[in-house]
Amino acid sequence: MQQLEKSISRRTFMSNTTKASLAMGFVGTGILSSCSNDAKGDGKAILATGYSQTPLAYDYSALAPHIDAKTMEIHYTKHAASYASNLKAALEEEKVDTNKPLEDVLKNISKYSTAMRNNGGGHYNHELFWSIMSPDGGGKPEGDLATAIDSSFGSYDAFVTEFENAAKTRFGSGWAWLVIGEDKKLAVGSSANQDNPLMDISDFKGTPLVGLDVWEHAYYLNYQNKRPDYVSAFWNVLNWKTVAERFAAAST
Ligand code: MN3
Repeated sequence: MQQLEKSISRRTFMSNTTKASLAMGFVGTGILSSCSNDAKGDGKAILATGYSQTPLAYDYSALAPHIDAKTMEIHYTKHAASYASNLKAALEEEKVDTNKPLEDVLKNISKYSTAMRNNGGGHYNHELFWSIMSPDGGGKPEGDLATAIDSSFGSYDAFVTEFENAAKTRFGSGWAWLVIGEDKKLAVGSSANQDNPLMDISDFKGTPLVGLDVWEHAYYLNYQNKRPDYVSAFWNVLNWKTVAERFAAAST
């Protein structure tokens, strides 16, 4: 019964979100063409981010108690939604061809406005964040990704310490990252505000595999000033399977 209710509420949510995407006028641009690439099996589609919000693959309450339902709802429908809508305005204002991937805009962000930087980054970062979390998350990386983590950081535990340190010590608002660099090595770092490692203005660069939002809006309702507790709880909802798919796509 509970399962049924869950599936009905999810269907209603999906349908509302689809309507919202249609209303925003972004269906039929980049993201769909990247889906068809995926059907051809090139695997890179997982690294392509569309210009509108993707429906969450789980309920707002699904990540509790690690991330509570109210935080998820406000974060997705208010904070992330406003980055998406402000990005749309910036794209129109700056006459960006949205058949090009968002990643191309971010990689050349120095040529665009501050609004594009803040909202393009904000939209990309949140889309990544939702996609790498799951109620079935947790555990440890496996296979080639586990091997790469061991060889880049010494061990899984050493990676966790380094990542948590990046998340805890990022002053003010920002993100902690696990990236794969051009040298195909993994690295951990952080960025301020809504900047990210794809941006040409960033001094920490790479293709993001994991991004953790450490803005207070991401955790304050449940954790208040205890950012370290939120950071440790994140491992329980991190979906290593999706991270491994991103790693595989970025490694080739
Ligand atoms: Mn956020």
